[in-house]
Amino acid sequence: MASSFVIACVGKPSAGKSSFLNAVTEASAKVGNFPFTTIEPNEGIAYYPVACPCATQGVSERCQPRHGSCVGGKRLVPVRLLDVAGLVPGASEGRGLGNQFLDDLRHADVLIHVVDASGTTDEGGKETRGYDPIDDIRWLRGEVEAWIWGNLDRKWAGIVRRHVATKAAPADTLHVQLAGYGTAREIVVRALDRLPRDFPELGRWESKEELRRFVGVFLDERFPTVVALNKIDMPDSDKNISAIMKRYNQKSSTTLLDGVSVDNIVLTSALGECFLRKMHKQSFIHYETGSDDFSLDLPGLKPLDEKSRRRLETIRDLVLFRYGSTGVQEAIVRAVDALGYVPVYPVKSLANFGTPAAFRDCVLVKPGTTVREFARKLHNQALDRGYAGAETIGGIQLGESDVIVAGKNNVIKYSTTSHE
Ligand SMILES: Nc1nc2c(ncn2[C@@H]2O[C@H](COP(=O)(O)OP(=O)(O)O)[C@@H](O)[C@H]2O)c(=O)[nH]1
Ligand SMILES: [Mg+2]
Repeated sequence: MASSFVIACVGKPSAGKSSFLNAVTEASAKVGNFPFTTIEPNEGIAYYPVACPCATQGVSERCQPRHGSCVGGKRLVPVRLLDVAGLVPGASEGRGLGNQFLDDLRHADVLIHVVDASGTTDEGGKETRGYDPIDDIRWLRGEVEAWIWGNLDRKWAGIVRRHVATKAAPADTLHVQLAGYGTAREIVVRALDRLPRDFPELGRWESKEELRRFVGVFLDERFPTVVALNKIDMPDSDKNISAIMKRYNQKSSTTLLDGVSVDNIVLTSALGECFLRKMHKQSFIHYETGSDDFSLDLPGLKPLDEKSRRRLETIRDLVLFRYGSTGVQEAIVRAVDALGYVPVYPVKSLANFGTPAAFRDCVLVKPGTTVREFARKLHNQALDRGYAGAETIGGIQLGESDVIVAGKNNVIKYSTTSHE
């Protein structure tokens, strides 16, 4: 019943991917409190905050998530976060860890591209000063594009010949080729929908240009990307951020440039967040992830040494006051939101929402998931075979093909026929 939702952190070496992972995966929720059976060494669990229905239903006291946590109606739902190391310029041609990096991407539903906005890392990941990161977003997109385009282009003449001979639907022909990248057919369909109306039919994609155009719209659908402009606590970040925002500040948020729109750019200080969390854990400050400040003078806090105090002041001035938060939690939120996933709460009873513990489960599902599809997803054979209906809060009956929408019908009680 676990959602296998995967966010992959990508970016050039030293951009701050591992720091970002550390910053978001040391959440206050208990370590190990996640539904995923295997966690790879380069994986962590991050938490996506949602408004839990326990608050509006008056059962917050009894709300006990099986995975993640819930405090006063703010529920943290676990999601997987992958640290994808080793992308260097030329990776698509096998440089660095090359295709190994790109293969990791097959597991990702959405990318967080961590960019070093401070200009202290050059294009190869070496320490430098005054580097202009303006082309970093374009570069990463180019690597992923070259990887997929290269694989298709080599076989393209044969693919078209077979396509024409078999009279297959374009989405089917392309899906066969793209399934290896962890692609569902619906993603191919959506990508094709993004092409202009007068775009030639697949059988007539003769020039490389048409295939390239398709790969572009395919990437937009397959790898929605949130950019984390990181190291905003450093002196030169400001001017680099302005330049990058300016380039991606498109007039319409539906047209993406290099797979990115300004709405999906978040400013982060991964290191700042790591430090704030550490100081909070050690009781020097009180700090809540996502908030715009911390407190120093609450009863019970330990006294600070001068060095830590100065470092905290710097984070406060350069990050929290200026940008409103360290941004890392926001990046996770945008990444899940980019896919429009919906939290769904299956319950045994609409009278008590489960007893003694209420709202035990929360599963993130793809947008468009129907009531019946979700029942299947729960991997409960008795429910699947003996499906007899579903209802939501207020005793409202739900149809099998009703699409699940947050706040409308996402608390679901299924009923089954008593005899299978
Ligand atoms: N000032 C500053 N340094 C950072 C930040 N995030 C990461 N770093 C530093 O950048 C360097 C590379 O970070 P790391 O997470 O290892 O990068 P990765 O190679 O992308 O995994 C380390 O020295 C980090 O301490 C940040 O937000 N601010
Ligand atoms: Mg790393």
